[in-house]
Amino acid sequence: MPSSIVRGLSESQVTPEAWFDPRRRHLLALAAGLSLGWTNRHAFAAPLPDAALKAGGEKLTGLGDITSYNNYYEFSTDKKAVKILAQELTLKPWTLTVDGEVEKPYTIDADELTKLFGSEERIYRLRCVEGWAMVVPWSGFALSKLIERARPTSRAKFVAFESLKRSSEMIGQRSSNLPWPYREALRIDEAMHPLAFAVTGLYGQPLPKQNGAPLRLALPWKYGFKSAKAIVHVQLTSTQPVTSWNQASPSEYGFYGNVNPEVAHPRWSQSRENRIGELQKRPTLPYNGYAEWVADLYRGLDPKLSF
Ligand SMILES: Nc1nc2c(c(=O)[nH]1)N[C@H]1C(S)=C(S)[C@@H](COP(=O)(O)O)O[C@H]1N2
Ligand SMILES: [Mo]
Repeated sequence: MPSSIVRGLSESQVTPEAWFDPRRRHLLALAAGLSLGWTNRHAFAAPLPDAALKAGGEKLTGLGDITSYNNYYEFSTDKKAVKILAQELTLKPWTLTVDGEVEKPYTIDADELTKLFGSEERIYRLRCVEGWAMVVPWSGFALSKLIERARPTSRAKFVAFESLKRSSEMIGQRSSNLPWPYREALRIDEAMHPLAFAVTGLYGQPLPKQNGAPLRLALPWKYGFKSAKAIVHVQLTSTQPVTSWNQASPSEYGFYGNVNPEVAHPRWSQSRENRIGELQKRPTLPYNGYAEWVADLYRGLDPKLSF
């Protein structure tokens, strides 16, 4: 048996994946004599329905709200000030490096992202840990494409995301609200999930600076803090990376950050949320309404741990 197939089997044993059928994948791959890299694994994934990719047709939050009510501590903890302060950021040149536990590390300019990985629209719910929520039409590409290009090795178990550190332009970095640079991370199977999205645009236009240009994440089943903005470095690792919010306040911000109405934040309940632009609060849904597609990633894990 070729070693790549052995490697593929052992990967599937250590990482829970539910969006594909492992038996079918192995049979097809064996029949075709293919290696079982991450690319082939996903070739057999069923396409996600509109309920997942278009937020079930829910009403979009207006562009004005999405671009003037922002969390971006590199600029300010005042949500309404971010829009002004973020205009100081220089976006060109902007290089992104993908490295670590990979066969083919690479560095590209942010201008090349759309050429290399394409662009599609995803309408996703965004739920901030603070209790507000929006419905946002992002554009970009599946995060898996960015990762697959570097060919992760079998030792890659996590993906770390590092945002820009440039205190000359990011005035909020002159205070130590958070350890800079902003760091976030995912397990590799979360990062390879077809819902995990790399964002380069909003409402069909280039991504505004205050929303994380030129590149941010959108992980709709997780609290907003997991979706790092202004990404410069993606690193595949064998051990769980340190993340900024978890480092700053481990009792309030877990590694997973999955939306869970039953696990209260130490200072407030998470059972309801305020959809921006609406008067009535809504109930918060497990995994922010994406349970059907992501819950299997966390099977066997204590739900308190997966916050
Ligand atoms: N680099 C960086 N990324 C970040 C943040 C931040 O402060 N810095 N805030 C996070 C939080 S708490 C949320 S809710 C979302 C907000 O995204 P939005 O301003 O586009 O709505 O960005 C996330 N990504
Ligand atoms: Mo947030």
